[in-house]
Amino acid sequence: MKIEKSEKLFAQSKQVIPGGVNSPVRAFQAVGRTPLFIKSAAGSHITDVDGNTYIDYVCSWGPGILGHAHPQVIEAVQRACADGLTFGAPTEKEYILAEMIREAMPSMDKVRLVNSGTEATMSAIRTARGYTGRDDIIKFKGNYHGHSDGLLVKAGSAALTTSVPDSGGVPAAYTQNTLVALYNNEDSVRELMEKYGDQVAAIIVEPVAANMGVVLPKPGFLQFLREITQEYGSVLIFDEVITGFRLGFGGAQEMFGIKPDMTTLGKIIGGGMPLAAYGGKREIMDKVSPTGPVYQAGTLSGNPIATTAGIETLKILKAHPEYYTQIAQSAEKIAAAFRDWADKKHKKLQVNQIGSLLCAFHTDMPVVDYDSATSSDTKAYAEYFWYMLEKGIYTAPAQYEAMFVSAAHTKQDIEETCKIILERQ
Ligand code: KE4
Repeated sequence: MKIEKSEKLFAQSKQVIPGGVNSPVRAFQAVGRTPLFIKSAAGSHITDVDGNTYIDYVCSWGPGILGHAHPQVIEAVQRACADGLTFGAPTEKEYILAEMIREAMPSMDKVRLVNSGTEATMSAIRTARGYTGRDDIIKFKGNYHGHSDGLLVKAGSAALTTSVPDSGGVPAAYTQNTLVALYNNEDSVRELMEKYGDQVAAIIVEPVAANMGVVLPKPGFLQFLREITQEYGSVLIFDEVITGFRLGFGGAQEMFGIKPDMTTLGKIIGGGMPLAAYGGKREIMDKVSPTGPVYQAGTLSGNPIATTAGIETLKILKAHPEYYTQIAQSAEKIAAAFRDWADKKHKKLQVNQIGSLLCAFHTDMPVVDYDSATSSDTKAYAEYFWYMLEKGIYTAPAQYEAMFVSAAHTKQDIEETCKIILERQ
């Protein structure tokens, strides 16, 4: 396919933007060629500046659960813009969105809206520290919670593929209170808690890991985290920036029946606009300024345009519970096509899928944690990525990301995708 305009724009952008992108994973470094510059998207399709159109399974890394440019969302946003873009003052829409989130996730007595998942997790941790008076946190190797200093330790996502698992520019002092456990490894958590438990403010976890590819929690793992945090008086934070409203309207906490003390959200709740949130138990959230001593603020937090997009998106999801069945079934079909292909061609491929999230790992061992995930052959992944792109399928340009299915992916899209997977030599 012709990508001259993307190539030209990439060369120009690299002169004025680090790596030519505003988020590292977009640079296609992990797949080794020029990134596509996107011109527009609608429904399940995305079109680049050279006019090539693809079936999109990145879905902007999660927000696009309804597909791109959903007419009801666009119309509401256009209407809202006419009333002004931002006031720096409270609005009814922030209250409406907070109530919608609380109704979907009753563990969240109170909710604070922010502008990104990074802000949400950073603020949730600060609040947990303020609430407990403790300094240490536990995160999991390969879990990614955004780029705040204290969390850029053995992070996932592009931090895995840009060979900076621990970022430059972060003073050791900023991560000395960040303890790292192994996902799905209860002993690694127990060991840390026995040693540091009375200093651990919080354990933060992706209830379904989706930043080392997709790795499901082993049966009982989340319940174990719930119990051990209760035992030591630490806050359990579910980072549901990806899983929230993705695995179901109530997210992973509803799917797995675990009630965290705090939750972070993003992506879907903004409907494609910059909006995220953190929240949890009343006694914890009342520590947040201006009611408590934990300071957190934001000029554009809860702004009327982002909240409009979020409210409309959640309204549509709430009115269409059948979408969750549909997108899970679509993902199951794609997962089955990957497995059939690998069996027929005797290829090393492990496919993890839950709801509308899936990942094809180019390895022959079951992927249940960081080590098995990172046993993947990222060169083979890059070859897969380019095969799919040449055939008109836009998937994550890196092995350690998720594939996202939206309600806009039609039966034909899914059949076309499966056909392309199966016919690969
Ligand atoms: P943002 O700051 O990018 O809005 O959210 C950070 C974040 C927090 N928690 C989880 C579980 C996340 O997955 C993310 C961000 N996800 C990545 C995709 N792996 C965003 C894509 C990117 O970095 O460009």
